[in-house]
Amino acid sequence: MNLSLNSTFFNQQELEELESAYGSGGLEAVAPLIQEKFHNLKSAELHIAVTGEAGVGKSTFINAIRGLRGSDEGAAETGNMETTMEPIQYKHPSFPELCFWDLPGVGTLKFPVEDYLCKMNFEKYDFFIIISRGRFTENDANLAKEIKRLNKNFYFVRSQIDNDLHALEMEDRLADKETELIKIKNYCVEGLNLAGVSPSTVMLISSFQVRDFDFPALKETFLNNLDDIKKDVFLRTLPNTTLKILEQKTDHLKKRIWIFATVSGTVGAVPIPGLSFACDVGILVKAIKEFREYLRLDDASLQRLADTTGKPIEVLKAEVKTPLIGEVNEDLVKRMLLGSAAAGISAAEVAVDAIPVIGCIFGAGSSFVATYKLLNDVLNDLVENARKVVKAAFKID
Ligand SMILES: Nc1nc2c(ncn2[C@@H]2O[C@H](COP(=O)(O)OP(=O)(O)OP(=O)(O)O)[C@@H](O)[C@H]2O)c(=O)[nH]1
Ligand SMILES: [Mg+2]
Repeated sequence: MNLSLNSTFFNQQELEELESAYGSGGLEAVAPLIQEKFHNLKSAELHIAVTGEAGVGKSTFINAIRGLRGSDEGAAETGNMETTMEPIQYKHPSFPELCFWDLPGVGTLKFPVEDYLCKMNFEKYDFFIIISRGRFTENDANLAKEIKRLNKNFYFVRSQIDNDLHALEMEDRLADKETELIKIKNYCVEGLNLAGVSPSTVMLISSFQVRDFDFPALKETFLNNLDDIKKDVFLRTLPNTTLKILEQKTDHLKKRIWIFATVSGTVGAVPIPGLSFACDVGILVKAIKEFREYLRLDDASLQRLADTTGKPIEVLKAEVKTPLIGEVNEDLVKRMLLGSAAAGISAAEVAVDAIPVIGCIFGAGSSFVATYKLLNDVLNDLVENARKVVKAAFKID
């Protein structure tokens, strides 16, 4: 059988396990495996360590990436003193499963680079961000080497690039801006090459200008290097600042539909009057609410978008034309299911061939086909609305 890799949260080996479980024990044997993935998704966390020498801008970066300013509640302390003396955890204000760790400055008397990573309990972080400013230093090189030696991944971020441009301006050389930025990047790459830790991603940022330089690309780079489950955590935290992010979210949520549909149709499934199948409607309600939040169509997200873009909230809300923005409860979902059952759904319509192993497990007429179709329609509807909101907020045609 032609197993699909890209359209599920399962890797090739797991898909084969699903198939063989189905072969020997039917749906009953497969359900717990899918249920487990569902729980892994719910409990996943992402821990990102931010490190570098003292005073390079680690804490300021942690605030910037969480969308906070230094004066906001929950912001990391910043300044010109050696402020951070032990790893401090900063959860994302709305998504606590994403956690940044502000590590003390490396290379000081208190924290020589040799045993720094062990003292920081390096194992618990998914990856590291090394922040540097000005010259590439021996501490930068040694830190990168140590992280690699411990088999962890890092990104090299050259911060305070606005200061470099300011210096150019003072010298009346702003015309050289692009050349200068390339030079700085190459200089860091060379430093890392010399330390023997290439190839590595080097990004130039200003924590005070998160829409400029490599700041937007930074998030993209993290996303591309995470597995599906960790990606889920990170993607969820990103505001829809571009249509590209919205597209990534859509592709990602599409992969989740069949997991919701399977869990709804197996564990906890109960008969629904008027329908030929049993399902857990509560899970579907949760899925719809989660999609809505993921796509930033909930009230709080729309308000935040209005605040950050300066667009009146009424203008943004006027773009949203789906009843799914209102109260979503079990009654509504049951009505939607009854409506689609009346319309008649075929397995072909839900394109189970896109996920062959599932196509083999669930036939037409099972709850899976109906719930899959329902969530797919819901997602398309929400995405369409989210796209209009993004276009209105950022004046994209
Ligand atoms: N212009 C500019 N200043 C920055 C930037 N990032 C940080 N700073 C400033 O640099 C100083 C040090 O920043 P912090 O974020 O406190 O540095 P840190 O690495 O956390 O410092 P320690 O915790 O002491 O190791 C502060 O005055 C920040 O305002 C940046 O991107 N641009
Ligand atoms: Mg700090």
